[in-house]
Amino acid sequence: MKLYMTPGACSLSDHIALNEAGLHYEMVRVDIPTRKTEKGEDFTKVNPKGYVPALVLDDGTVLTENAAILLWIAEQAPHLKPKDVMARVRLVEALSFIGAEIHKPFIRSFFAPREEDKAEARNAVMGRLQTIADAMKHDHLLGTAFSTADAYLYVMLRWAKGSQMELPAPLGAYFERIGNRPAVRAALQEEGLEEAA
Ligand SMILES: N[C@@H](CCC(=O)N[C@@H](CS)C(=O)NCC(=O)O)C(=O)O
Repeated sequence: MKLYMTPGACSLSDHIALNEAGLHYEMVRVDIPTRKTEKGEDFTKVNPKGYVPALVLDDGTVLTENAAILLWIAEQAPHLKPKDVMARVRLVEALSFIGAEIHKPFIRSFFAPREEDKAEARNAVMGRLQTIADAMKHDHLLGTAFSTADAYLYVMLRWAKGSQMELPAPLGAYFERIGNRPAVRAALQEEGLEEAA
């Protein structure tokens, strides 16, 4: 299986999730501006949408969209697999919320042409992080166990810290806790984002 990714981008969540699941994969780096892979291949032939992540399964099936990829990875590992329909629905709910309500505004806060639109998007992100912080009663987003939604939220919090946003309690401690997971440390090192211990 191949994960098409860009270091530090939202694809880091899929990378973390693959490590957590214990799956074997190859990473293919994509240069987003040119849409070329590290070997100079045209990435739009893999994902015509042109953005990372894309996960190509061993049978050639191409998965795109973080929420779908993170749900698929969760389904592959007994310890990540939702236990019943409602658990699966809750995972989709969390992945959709992060994708639509945090990830997308984040992208606008980075790249919107007008400063006021950037500021509005940044406020939207901070409001959504506060919503998550207010609702968090356990060590993980969906309760006591790690889920692939934690991988996605971790990357959003990493972006928040990189954007000098103060993380509302308890998200600061959550960020440290998730960041210390061996699968997360490994993904950061593999993407060249953290020194090896
Ligand atoms: N809807 C997509 C959005 C993915 C996305 O925004 N990827 C960014 C990196 S974090 C990207 O590759 N952007 C390049 C572009 O949109 O041209 C998903 O959830 O997977």
